[in-house]
Amino acid sequence: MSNKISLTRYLVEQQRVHGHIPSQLRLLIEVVARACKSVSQAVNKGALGGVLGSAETENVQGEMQKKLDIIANEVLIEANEWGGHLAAMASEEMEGIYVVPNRYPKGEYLLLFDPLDGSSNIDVNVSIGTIFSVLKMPEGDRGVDEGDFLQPGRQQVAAGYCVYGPQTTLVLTVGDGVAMFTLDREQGSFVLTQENVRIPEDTKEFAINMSNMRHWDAPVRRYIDECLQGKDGPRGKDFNMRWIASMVADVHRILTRGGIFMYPWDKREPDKPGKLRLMYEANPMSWLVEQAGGAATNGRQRILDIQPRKLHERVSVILGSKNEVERVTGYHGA
Ligand code: P6P
Repeated sequence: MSNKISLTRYLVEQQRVHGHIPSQLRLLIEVVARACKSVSQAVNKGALGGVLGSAETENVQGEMQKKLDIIANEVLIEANEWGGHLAAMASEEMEGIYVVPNRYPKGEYLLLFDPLDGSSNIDVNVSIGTIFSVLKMPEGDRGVDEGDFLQPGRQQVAAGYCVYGPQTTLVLTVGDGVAMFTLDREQGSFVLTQENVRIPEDTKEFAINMSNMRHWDAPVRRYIDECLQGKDGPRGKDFNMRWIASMVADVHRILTRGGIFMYPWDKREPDKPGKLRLMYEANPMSWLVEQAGGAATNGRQRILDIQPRKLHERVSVILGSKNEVERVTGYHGA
């Protein structure tokens, strides 16, 4: 008897044993996972599938879309719209929310996603991924609108990502720690390969785009300067740097071996709080990091406590090993 635990069995146990998730949420997560398997197949085809390169269109963020951005978005919409679990969806690639069509039953959940994060890496064969977040539809029998999505990240009921790298790995939390599932392509199923993921509280590795250094705020510059001074400086140890330019890949490394990830506010766009998106990048990643014992802040407050004002709101992100996050901003974690 194989001792492999499938995603389905893990979720059934979360539902039955821990009473952590209702069946509708379990089924929703399984649909998202199946959609990620389809995205993985498309990503893995690369040039052979004619899916590389630009789609010659811009998304709501004003960013040039890759063909795979659009493909991944369509896969996630089509996989999730008919199941009866959702009232609506929101995507980095769509300006407004996507209300489940009346021909399908509506459910009590809201699904938000960045269908393909890190798409600047697609054409150079570097890891990319899908990030997702699940909220509950607020009570009331009225129709769903964008305001229903504007909930702080602490109200998420599920969050995760699927990283399309040397392995395709689904990383998930439903509030009972973080579990990792590796896609077994022979079986076509996600298999539990790690649970109770813990981020070391200290690290010697930071992730930031150093080319933006002249634009940062003083606390971030001070923190990085101290790291660069190494063991001769106030930190008393040498640091290493990694920057993959795929948040999914950088966060996966931090969940796996610790570290700090920073995309801080910078003065290039002073009226924007940051580059990354709160609802479907920072919130799901912050919950995962906190569930694994790390911390996540925008430099002034816990990311999960931020009250969103608009769907595509941006945010400054400093997350990872708790003691490092605290050192940057004096932040004391959740
Ligand atoms: P830069 C990818 O476009 C993304 O949203 C994150 O995944 C990544 O961490 C960041 O932007 C990379 O930004 O400015 O270094 O290209």
